[in-house]
Amino acid sequence: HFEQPYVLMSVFHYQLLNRDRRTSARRGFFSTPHGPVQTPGFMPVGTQGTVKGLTIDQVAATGAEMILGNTYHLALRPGHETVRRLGGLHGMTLWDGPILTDSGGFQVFSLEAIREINEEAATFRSHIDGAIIKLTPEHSIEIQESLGSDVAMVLDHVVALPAERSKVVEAMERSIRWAQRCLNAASRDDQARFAIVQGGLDVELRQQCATELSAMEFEGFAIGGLSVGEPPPEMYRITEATCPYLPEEKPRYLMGVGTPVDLLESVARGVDLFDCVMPTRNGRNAMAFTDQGKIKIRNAVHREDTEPLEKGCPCLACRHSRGYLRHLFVAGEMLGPILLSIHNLTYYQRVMAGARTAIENGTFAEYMEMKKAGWGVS
Ligand code: PRF
Ligand code: ZN
Repeated sequence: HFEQPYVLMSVFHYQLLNRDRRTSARRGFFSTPHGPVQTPGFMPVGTQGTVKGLTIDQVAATGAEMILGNTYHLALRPGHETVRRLGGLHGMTLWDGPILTDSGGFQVFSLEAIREINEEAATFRSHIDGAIIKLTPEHSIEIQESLGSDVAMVLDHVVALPAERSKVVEAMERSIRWAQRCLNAASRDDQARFAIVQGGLDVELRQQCATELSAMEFEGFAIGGLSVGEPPPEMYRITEATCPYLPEEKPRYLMGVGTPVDLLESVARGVDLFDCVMPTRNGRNAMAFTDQGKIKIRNAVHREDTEPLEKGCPCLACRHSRGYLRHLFVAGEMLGPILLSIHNLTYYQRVMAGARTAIENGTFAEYMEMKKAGWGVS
């Protein structure tokens, strides 16, 4: 991949390998101090410094290259100073691949912990001990530097939708000012900063936000404030309108998305990275993703089902029968949630690997249609 004359470039280089012929899908890789990430790629969520229920070897075996951690949760417990003294997120978890940390903005919003948000900070009440905590952009960066992630997200202001236009404008403009404050506060050159585009469901605001953030020195760009209850076509419309306003030579990350079809529809519109709790959370709730759609493994039809969740899937869960997996859930055994988490993460990685190959071959549109037909979505 390095056929050009050698030039010194940031460790956080995004290399665009090729584009799909008929969609805006991009195939590339993003370099970090802990190695490269193939894109399009999916990051499993490890909110509290663990992908729930799985060892790091199990996470790696699913094919995941980069995982996500959360500023909000880790700052409250065990505390970012403690994480730093335990070797940072990498030293503590032993995950030696890339890690991205979210800034806390969305968690404060979505856990309804928020008390007040003004120009200085988001003030919230801890869901652990009720303490009042002020999170400023500078503090969010300081915490993420202590955590030692490869990518830090800026602190942003997320509004619940639908919202009055004036509220959306205010949050979007504040998110831009906070992004700049995050850049100013940053002191590590072994950590990248990603900006977050806000602007609700308003294309004009999204494009304005993307344009202003693109002029700033970020290594990557996220689209935030989506997948918060709006219909999927709205999310696709905003993603499609926003991507062309982001720099081509930097990675694009759609935060907190989504279902397998959401991932492919967004890849088709130019997104490179995703994270979502869905494969692990749904796995813990006895739901498995397959090429034929979702399977509820607790269903009685699986009682003596000798088939695997998905034929040909190389994961540990798929060496067992559906009947055994069902039994584990019905009996309340912890292995059930573990195995379905493994399967779902493996499935998500397989969908993304298939997308990467299809983009290389210029057949992404056909790949997406084939997958959607299997999932029974139009
Ligand atoms: N902002 C941040 N994290 C996020 C989001 C956001 O808008 C979303 C929206 N789906 C998920 N995670 N900081
Ligand atoms: Zn499997």
